[in-house]
Amino acid sequence: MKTLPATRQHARETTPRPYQTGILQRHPKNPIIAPGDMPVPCSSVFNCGATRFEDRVLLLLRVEDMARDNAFHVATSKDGVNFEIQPEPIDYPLRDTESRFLENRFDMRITQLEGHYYVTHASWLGGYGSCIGTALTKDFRSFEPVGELSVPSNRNAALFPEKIQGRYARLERPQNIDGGGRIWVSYSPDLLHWGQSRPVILPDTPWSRCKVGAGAIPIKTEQGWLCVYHATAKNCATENYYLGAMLLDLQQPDRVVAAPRQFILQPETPYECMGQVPNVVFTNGAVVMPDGTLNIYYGGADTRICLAQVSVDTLVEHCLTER
Ligand code: BMA
Repeated sequence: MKTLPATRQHARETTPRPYQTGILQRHPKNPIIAPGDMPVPCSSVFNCGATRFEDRVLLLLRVEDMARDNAFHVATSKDGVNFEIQPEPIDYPLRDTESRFLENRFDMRITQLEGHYYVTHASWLGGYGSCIGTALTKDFRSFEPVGELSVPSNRNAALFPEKIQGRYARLERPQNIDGGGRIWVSYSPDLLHWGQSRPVILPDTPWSRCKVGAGAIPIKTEQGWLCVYHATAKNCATENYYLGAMLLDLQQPDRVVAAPRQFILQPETPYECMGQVPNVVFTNGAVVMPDGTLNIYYGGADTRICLAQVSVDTLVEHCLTER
């Protein structure tokens, strides 16, 4: 019997290392929160909002039970990797059982602004699609609904953490007529009335042909607002979700300072490619750690929570130098 040369034999017998095609480093403990880690039975835990709260990283976990009804649980951590998860869901109405106008709320993003935490989320209105909803909290125990603050179809609202030239600003993703979507910036005098909307024009790439939407809350840097966003592209089998990075102008955030053509993360590990929705990496929360590391929390295949890391400086440099 013919034998393979030693090096090729070795290659066959060694478990392939995961590819690392983007600039982000996946955490070796990934997935950092899987359904089996939850203190309640569930089928998936994913797409978490993230912020710093007191001296901890706080996540608002989207948790789906065996009926695929969802709830939100608070998880907190000192190191941003190992989380204590509250067994009781937060007290915030996710659906309107009487009129059935509001069927669900999901994908919460958390913005610390003027001493409050604003939670923006998608509100699912059945046949109308989704619109943007907002709630207010100071302590992540009681949540005050502010209301649904757009017409459908719109979602993925990321509220900027400060006023820009006297106005509040948010990234959002209204639906295009072809079913895709692009990021827009809208402005508001009072956080209730939104308008003066303008599109964010990003490069057209093969990984962002379908939808492009905000991810984590923009991070202020000297070079601009650093934003991690999601984008999708359809292939013959699935619609894959990717993450990209861009810098937006500090004074006029609908203007792009830099947006590399390269994605920063694509689905390539089993925990990103297999699950409820295959081939999805989706973020709605990132936190800057005290040492300058950006912790990007993302859902893997709409089933579990993963962590990818990069220093803020490296990601800014990447945006400015890559084309
Ligand atoms: C989007 C949202 C996300 C989800 C993604 C992939 O439209 O609904 O919550 O992670 O699809 O399924």
